[in-house]
Amino acid sequence: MRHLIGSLAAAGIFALFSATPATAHATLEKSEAATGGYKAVLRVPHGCDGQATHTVRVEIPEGYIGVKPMPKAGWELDIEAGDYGKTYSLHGREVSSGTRVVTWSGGELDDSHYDEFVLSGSLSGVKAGQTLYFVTTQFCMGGEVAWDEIPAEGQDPHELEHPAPQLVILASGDGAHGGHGTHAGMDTTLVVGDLEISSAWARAMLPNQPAGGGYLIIANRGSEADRLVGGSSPVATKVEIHSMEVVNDVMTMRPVDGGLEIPAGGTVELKPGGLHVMFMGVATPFKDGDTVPVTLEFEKAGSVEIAFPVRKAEGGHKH
Ligand SMILES: [Cu+2]
Repeated sequence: MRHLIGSLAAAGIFALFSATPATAHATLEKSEAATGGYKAVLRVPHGCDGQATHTVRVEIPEGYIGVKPMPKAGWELDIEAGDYGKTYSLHGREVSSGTRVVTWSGGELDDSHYDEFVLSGSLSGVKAGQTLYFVTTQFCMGGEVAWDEIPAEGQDPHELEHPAPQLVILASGDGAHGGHGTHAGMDTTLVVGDLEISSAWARAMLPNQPAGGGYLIIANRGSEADRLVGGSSPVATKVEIHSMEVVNDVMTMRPVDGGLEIPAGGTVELKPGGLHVMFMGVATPFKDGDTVPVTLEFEKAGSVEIAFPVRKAEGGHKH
């Protein structure tokens, strides 16, 4: 079941399954780099669930320019060139088009084997803290595996299912420690009965991603426990409260049984990598700068309307 493609996720069924361990994902050998020359070594750890992969297709992200693939023995190489989204400076020249998609085909990567696919190019017009996603698809006789979701290193599990290989841009000469790190979220505190709700935010989603995560902090100033029992939003067909944990090395998430307890005098934080609000059946993926209207249902405090500001994911770059 692990490597069924997007249709599973699109059906919303994926929520019932565990995500794959991180080691089984297609990844970049070097996942952080500063502007300038960058050799992308794409590591493909297996075929498709028992079948050999005969074709590997990589979409070159905007900002990775002048890309040349390394030929591989036994594989045919195909380069699709096209216009970039903007004009870049490369070795003193202005360039506005180049390699957009690279496909290695006709090879054989057995499901029990591992292989690497190499690209050479330059990172240009990108900012420190930005993440580039190398959307990768493996094709096999009976299907394909698309690595096209935001990776979620220590973050939301639905996005761990098939994360796109990612590259985090570093500040030149340093480790990109300025400018990002905290998700401020909603900066006001909502008081509803004994509850104080703060720091609500939802994560920006990739195009076609059907589900997203939302986070917030709930403090209970009262002397009785309350429970977050559910939620709804006009922009999602379903809103659930999920927990996540590692079971047998597999990141698993599931709805919180019977609601999430907010203990008397206690504070519960929903954050990436842990408890979260899950928005399912999202027709228009959340974009940075959007606001997601959410109604949360508490057993005692009743229903609460909250606007979740959308922030970009900054997957994988930990401090
Ligand atoms: Cu979830």
